[in-house]
Amino acid sequence: MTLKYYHAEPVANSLKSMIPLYEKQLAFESIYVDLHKFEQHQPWFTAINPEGQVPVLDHDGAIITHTTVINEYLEDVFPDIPLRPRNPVAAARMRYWNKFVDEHVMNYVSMHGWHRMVGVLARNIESGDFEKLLESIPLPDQRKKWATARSGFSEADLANATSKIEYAVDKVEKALGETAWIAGDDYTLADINFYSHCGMMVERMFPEMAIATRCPRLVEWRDRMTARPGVKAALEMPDHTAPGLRTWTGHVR
Ligand SMILES: N[C@@H](CCC(=O)N[C@@H](CS)C(=O)NCC(=O)O)C(=O)O
Repeated sequence: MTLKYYHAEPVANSLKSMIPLYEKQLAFESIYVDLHKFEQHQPWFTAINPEGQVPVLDHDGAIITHTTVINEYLEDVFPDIPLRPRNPVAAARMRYWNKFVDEHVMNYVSMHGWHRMVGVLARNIESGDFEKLLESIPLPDQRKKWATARSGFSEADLANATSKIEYAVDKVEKALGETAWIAGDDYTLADINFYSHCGMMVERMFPEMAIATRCPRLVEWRDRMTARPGVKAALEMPDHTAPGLRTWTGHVR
Protein backbone atom coordinates (compact mmCIF):
# COMPACT_ATOMS: atom_id res chain seq x y z
CA MET A 1 0.00 0.00 0.00
CA THR A 2 1.38 3.42 -0.89
CA LEU A 3 0.01 6.80 -0.02
CA LYS A 4 1.39 9.93 -1.64
CA TYR A 5 0.30 13.37 -0.55
CA TYR A 6 0.91 16.35 -2.85
CA HIS A 7 0.68 19.57 -0.91
CA ALA A 8 1.95 23.08 -0.25
CA GLU A 9 2.77 24.68 3.14
CA PRO A 10 0.82 23.36 6.15
CA VAL A 11 -2.01 25.89 6.16
CA ALA A 12 -5.58 25.88 4.77
CA ASN A 13 -6.31 23.00 2.38
CA SER A 14 -2.84 21.47 2.47
CA LEU A 15 -3.00 21.28 6.27
CA LYS A 16 -6.59 20.06 6.35
CA SER A 17 -5.88 16.66 4.79
CA MET A 18 -2.41 16.30 6.27
CA ILE A 19 -3.73 16.32 9.85
CA PRO A 20 -5.86 13.16 9.32
CA LEU A 21 -2.87 11.37 7.76
CA TYR A 22 -0.92 11.99 10.96
CA GLU A 23 -3.82 11.44 13.34
CA LYS A 24 -4.41 8.04 11.72
CA GLN A 25 -0.68 7.29 11.93
CA LEU A 26 -0.46 6.46 8.25
CA ALA A 27 2.83 6.19 6.39
CA PHE A 28 2.80 8.58 3.46
CA GLU A 29 5.18 10.16 1.03
CA SER A 30 5.04 13.93 1.15
CA ILE A 31 5.48 15.63 -2.22
CA TYR A 32 5.81 19.38 -2.04
CA VAL A 33 4.20 21.46 -4.79
CA ASP A 34 5.69 24.94 -4.90
CA LEU A 35 2.80 27.38 -5.34
CA HIS A 36 5.29 30.27 -5.44
CA LYS A 37 6.63 28.76 -8.65
CA PHE A 38 3.12 27.94 -9.97
CA GLU A 39 3.93 24.24 -10.07
CA GLN A 40 0.23 23.49 -9.51
CA HIS A 41 -0.44 24.69 -13.09
CA GLN A 42 2.45 22.87 -14.73
CA PRO A 43 1.83 19.84 -16.94
CA TRP A 44 3.52 17.34 -14.56
CA PHE A 45 1.02 18.33 -11.88
CA THR A 46 -2.13 18.82 -14.01
CA ALA A 47 -1.48 15.29 -15.32
CA ILE A 48 -2.15 14.23 -11.71
CA ASN A 49 -4.90 16.76 -10.90
CA PRO A 50 -6.39 18.38 -14.03
CA GLU A 51 -7.91 21.12 -11.82
CA GLY A 52 -4.40 22.32 -10.93
CA GLN A 53 -4.92 22.56 -7.18
CA VAL A 54 -3.40 21.07 -4.07
CA PRO A 55 -3.74 18.94 -2.11
CA VAL A 56 -4.02 15.57 -3.86
CA LEU A 57 -3.99 12.11 -2.35
CA ASP A 58 -2.68 9.20 -4.42
CA HIS A 59 -3.64 5.90 -2.84
CA ASP A 60 -2.14 3.03 -4.85
CA GLY A 61 -2.73 5.03 -8.03
CA ALA A 62 -6.28 6.19 -7.15
CA ILE A 63 -6.27 9.99 -7.27
CA ILE A 64 -8.50 11.70 -4.72
CA THR A 65 -8.96 15.49 -4.70
CA HIS A 66 -10.82 18.09 -2.60
CA THR A 67 -10.01 18.06 1.09
CA THR A 68 -13.44 17.17 2.44
CA VAL A 69 -13.61 14.28 -0.03
CA ILE A 70 -10.03 13.20 0.80
CA ASN A 71 -10.78 13.25 4.52
CA GLU A 72 -13.95 11.19 4.19
CA TYR A 73 -12.05 8.78 1.90
CA LEU A 74 -9.33 8.34 4.53
CA GLU A 75 -12.08 7.70 7.06
CA ASP A 76 -13.69 5.03 4.86
CA VAL A 77 -10.42 3.25 4.09
CA PHE A 78 -8.63 3.68 7.42
CA PRO A 79 -11.34 3.76 10.09
CA ASP A 80 -9.23 2.35 12.96
CA ILE A 81 -8.46 5.73 14.49
CA PRO A 82 -11.77 7.50 13.80
CA LEU A 83 -12.20 11.18 13.05
CA ARG A 84 -15.86 10.79 12.08
CA PRO A 85 -18.42 9.65 14.63
CA ARG A 86 -19.87 6.18 13.98
CA ASN A 87 -23.29 7.34 15.16
CA PRO A 88 -25.11 8.54 11.99
CA VAL A 89 -26.69 11.56 13.69
CA ALA A 90 -23.32 12.70 15.01
CA ALA A 91 -21.76 12.06 11.58
CA ALA A 92 -24.48 14.21 9.98
CA ARG A 93 -23.67 16.98 12.47
CA MET A 94 -20.01 16.77 11.50
CA ARG A 95 -20.92 16.97 7.80
CA TYR A 96 -23.16 19.96 8.49
CA TRP A 97 -20.17 21.78 9.95
CA ASN A 98 -17.89 20.70 7.12
CA LYS A 99 -20.40 22.11 4.65
CA PHE A 100 -20.57 25.34 6.61
CA VAL A 101 -16.78 25.73 6.65
CA ASP A 102 -16.41 24.75 2.98
CA GLU A 103 -19.14 27.11 1.77
CA HIS A 104 -19.15 29.99 4.23
CA VAL A 105 -15.67 30.24 5.73
CA MET A 106 -12.90 28.88 3.53
CA ASN A 107 -13.21 31.26 0.59
CA TYR A 108 -13.65 34.32 2.77
CA VAL A 109 -10.51 33.81 4.85
CA SER A 110 -8.76 32.86 1.63
CA MET A 111 -9.81 36.16 0.01
CA HIS A 112 -8.12 38.13 2.79
CA GLY A 113 -5.03 35.91 2.54
CA TRP A 114 -4.87 36.36 -1.24
CA HIS A 115 -5.46 40.09 -0.91
CA ARG A 116 -2.48 40.43 1.42
CA MET A 117 -0.06 37.86 -0.02
CA VAL A 118 -0.96 36.60 -3.48
CA GLY A 119 -1.78 40.14 -4.61
CA VAL A 120 1.81 41.20 -3.96
CA LEU A 121 3.13 38.13 -5.78
CA ALA A 122 0.77 38.69 -8.74
CA ARG A 123 1.67 42.38 -9.08
CA ASN A 124 5.36 41.47 -9.26
CA ILE A 125 4.83 39.47 -12.43
CA GLU A 126 5.41 41.28 -15.75
CA SER A 127 2.24 41.87 -17.82
CA GLY A 128 2.95 39.39 -20.64
CA ASP A 129 4.08 36.73 -18.20
CA PHE A 130 0.95 37.24 -16.13
CA GLU A 131 -1.31 36.64 -19.17
CA LYS A 132 0.62 33.43 -19.84
CA LEU A 133 0.18 32.38 -16.23
CA LEU A 134 -3.59 32.99 -16.45
CA GLU A 135 -3.79 30.82 -19.57
CA SER A 136 -2.20 27.92 -17.72
CA ILE A 137 -4.79 27.95 -14.90
CA PRO A 138 -7.34 25.20 -15.59
CA LEU A 139 -10.27 26.31 -13.36
CA PRO A 140 -12.12 29.43 -14.61
CA ASP A 141 -12.93 30.58 -11.06
CA GLN A 142 -9.31 30.25 -10.06
CA ARG A 143 -8.23 32.19 -13.16
CA LYS A 144 -10.59 35.00 -12.08
CA LYS A 145 -9.26 34.88 -8.53
CA TRP A 146 -5.67 35.31 -9.77
CA ALA A 147 -6.68 38.22 -12.01
CA THR A 148 -8.58 39.87 -9.14
CA ALA A 149 -5.65 39.35 -6.76
CA ARG A 150 -3.48 41.32 -9.17
CA SER A 151 -5.91 44.20 -9.62
CA GLY A 152 -7.03 44.10 -5.96
CA PHE A 153 -10.20 42.79 -4.29
CA SER A 154 -12.88 45.43 -3.83
CA GLU A 155 -13.49 46.98 -0.41
CA ALA A 156 -17.09 45.71 -0.58
CA ASP A 157 -15.96 42.11 -1.20
CA LEU A 158 -13.40 42.31 1.60
CA ALA A 159 -15.97 43.77 4.00
CA ASN A 160 -18.44 41.03 3.07
CA ALA A 161 -15.72 38.42 3.68
CA THR A 162 -14.98 39.94 7.10
CA SER A 163 -18.62 39.77 8.11
CA LYS A 164 -18.81 36.08 7.07
CA ILE A 165 -15.75 35.37 9.26
CA GLU A 166 -17.28 37.28 12.19
CA TYR A 167 -20.45 35.26 11.84
CA ALA A 168 -18.42 32.03 11.75
CA VAL A 169 -16.30 32.75 14.84
CA ASP A 170 -19.41 33.68 16.83
CA LYS A 171 -21.14 30.50 15.66
CA VAL A 172 -18.18 28.34 16.67
CA GLU A 173 -17.93 30.16 20.03
CA LYS A 174 -21.58 29.32 20.69
CA ALA A 175 -21.13 25.66 19.67
CA LEU A 176 -18.14 25.33 21.99
CA GLY A 177 -20.34 26.53 24.85
CA GLU A 178 -22.51 23.46 24.33
CA THR A 179 -20.04 20.71 23.44
CA ALA A 180 -16.30 20.10 23.89
CA TRP A 181 -15.64 20.02 20.15
CA ILE A 182 -17.26 21.88 17.28
CA ALA A 183 -19.62 19.15 16.09
CA GLY A 184 -20.23 17.41 19.41
CA ASP A 185 -18.42 15.55 22.16
CA ASP A 186 -15.83 14.04 19.80
CA TYR A 187 -12.88 15.55 18.00
CA THR A 188 -13.81 15.24 14.32
CA LEU A 189 -12.98 16.31 10.77
CA ALA A 190 -15.10 19.41 11.43
CA ASP A 191 -12.58 20.64 14.02
CA ILE A 192 -9.74 19.96 11.59
CA ASN A 193 -11.57 21.82 8.84
CA PHE A 194 -12.33 24.96 10.84
CA TYR A 195 -8.87 24.98 12.43
CA SER A 196 -7.06 24.75 9.09
CA HIS A 197 -9.09 27.45 7.36
CA CYS A 198 -9.79 29.88 10.17
CA GLY A 199 -9.18 28.85 13.78
CA MET A 200 -5.41 28.66 13.66
CA MET A 201 -4.90 32.12 12.15
CA VAL A 202 -8.00 34.21 12.84
CA GLU A 203 -6.56 36.03 15.85
CA ARG A 204 -3.34 36.87 14.00
CA MET A 205 -5.04 37.85 10.73
CA PHE A 206 -7.83 39.94 12.22
CA PRO A 207 -6.55 41.68 15.39
CA GLU A 208 -9.47 44.13 15.13
CA MET A 209 -11.90 41.30 15.95
CA ALA A 210 -10.35 41.04 19.44
CA ILE A 211 -10.82 37.28 19.31
CA ALA A 212 -9.36 36.67 22.80
CA THR A 213 -12.18 38.59 24.49
CA ARG A 214 -14.88 37.95 21.91
CA CYS A 215 -14.32 34.17 21.63
CA PRO A 216 -12.49 32.79 24.69
CA ARG A 217 -13.76 29.26 24.10
CA LEU A 218 -12.51 29.34 20.54
CA VAL A 219 -9.05 30.35 21.79
CA GLU A 220 -9.04 27.53 24.36
CA TRP A 221 -10.17 25.07 21.65
CA ARG A 222 -7.51 26.35 19.26
CA ASP A 223 -4.81 25.69 21.86
CA ARG A 224 -6.22 22.20 22.42
CA MET A 225 -6.11 21.64 18.65
CA THR A 226 -2.55 22.93 18.30
CA ALA A 227 -1.40 20.57 21.08
CA ARG A 228 -2.77 17.45 19.34
CA PRO A 229 0.04 15.17 18.12
CA GLY A 230 -1.36 14.97 14.58
CA VAL A 231 -1.73 18.74 14.30
CA LYS A 232 1.71 19.35 15.81
CA ALA A 233 3.36 16.93 13.39
CA ALA A 234 1.68 18.57 10.39
CA LEU A 235 2.62 22.08 11.53
CA GLU A 236 6.23 21.07 12.08
CA MET A 237 6.89 20.55 8.39
CA PRO A 238 10.16 22.16 7.37
CA ASP A 239 10.38 25.06 4.97
CA HIS A 240 10.07 23.35 1.63
CA THR A 241 11.40 26.32 -0.22
CA ALA A 242 14.83 25.41 1.16
CA PRO A 243 17.04 23.72 -1.45
CA GLY A 244 17.10 19.94 -1.37
CA LEU A 245 13.64 19.49 0.12
CA ARG A 246 11.57 19.12 -3.01
CA THR A 247 10.45 15.56 -2.53
CA TRP A 248 10.54 15.11 1.13
CA THR A 249 10.12 11.77 2.82
CA GLY A 250 10.90 12.91 6.35
CA HIS A 251 7.52 11.92 7.72
CA VAL A 252 7.20 8.46 6.17
CA ARG A 253 6.63 6.03 9.00
N1 LIG B 1 -11.87 22.71 -2.79
C1 LIG B 1 -10.46 22.43 -2.87
C2 LIG B 1 -9.69 23.72 -2.84
C3 LIG B 1 -8.22 23.55 -3.07
C4 LIG B 1 -7.47 24.87 -3.08
O1 LIG B 1 -8.06 25.95 -3.10
N2 LIG B 1 -6.14 24.78 -3.05
C5 LIG B 1 -5.31 25.94 -3.08
C6 LIG B 1 -4.28 25.90 -1.96
S1 LIG B 1 -5.00 26.15 -0.36
C7 LIG B 1 -4.53 25.98 -4.38
O2 LIG B 1 -4.16 24.95 -4.92
N3 LIG B 1 -4.24 27.20 -4.83
C8 LIG B 1 -3.38 27.46 -5.94
C9 LIG B 1 -4.09 27.96 -7.15
O3 LIG B 1 -5.32 27.85 -7.20
O4 LIG B 1 -3.42 28.43 -8.05
C10 LIG B 1 -10.07 21.49 -1.74
O5 LIG B 1 -10.83 21.36 -0.77
O6 LIG B 1 -9.02 20.82 -1.82
